[in-house]
Amino acid sequence: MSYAYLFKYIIIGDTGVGKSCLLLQFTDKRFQPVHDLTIGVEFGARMINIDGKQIKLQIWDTAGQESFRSITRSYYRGAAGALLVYDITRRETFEHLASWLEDARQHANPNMTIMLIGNKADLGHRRAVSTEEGEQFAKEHGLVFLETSAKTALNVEEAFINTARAIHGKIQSGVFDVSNESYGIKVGYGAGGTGAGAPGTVRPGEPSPQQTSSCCS
Ligand SMILES: Nc1nc2c(ncn2[C@@H]2O[C@H](COP(=O)(O)OP(=O)(O)OP(=O)(O)O)[C@@H](O)[C@H]2O)c(=O)[nH]1
Ligand SMILES: [Mg+2]
Repeated sequence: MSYAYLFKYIIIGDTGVGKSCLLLQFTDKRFQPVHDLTIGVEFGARMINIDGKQIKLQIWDTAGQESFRSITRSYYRGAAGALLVYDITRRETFEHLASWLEDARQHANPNMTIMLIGNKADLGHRRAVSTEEGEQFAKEHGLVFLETSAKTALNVEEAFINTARAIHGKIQSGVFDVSNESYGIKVGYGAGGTGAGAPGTVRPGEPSPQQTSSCCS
């Protein structure tokens, strides 16, 4: 299927916060109740529509375990968007956010859009981080913030789609040189009527989209 743009995302955050489950809910609309620890990096993809344009999201789901941290770092480069996830029931996952941001600052492109996600919002009775604290952290660091549940699907679509909207907005305002693929954006054939993005950026030689694969099999 053709697309106007492809955006690369990375999902980061401590082990067990629900990164793989968020991806699975977004790509397959199902929930995995057992912690199936990610080893290295997994991959998922889905097509979405922003302002009448088909956009393919290519999503890299990283392992949160400390021992995989150096592998994870190698995926920041070339990501246009990041979902930085903590678990609202485990305060330490919130306290580690600063160190994840530090990694992102060192290894990602400075225009990467970061969405802060407080996941497991369905477990309100076990909450250890208030919504206000999440909002405050996001405000201080210039991030967008949402609380989600990979279990009930609350805000899962919004998390991925609002990030794409922000990236698309940056393209339209000229923040990115979309011909430079290190920004994690690829211009495809103009699906969706209005053409493929900014004038002069469509490259006819662009390879056809890769096959969509699903994660977490
Ligand atoms: N109640 C509830 N449980 C969740 C939610 N999201 C994930 N879980 C559970 O949390 C555990 C860990 O989820 P994963 O998605 O595997 O965590 P991860 O962040 O990918 O962990 P690593 O791969 O080790 O980095 C699993 O048992 C999930 O079922 C949620 O929104 N609500
Ligand atoms: Mg995982």
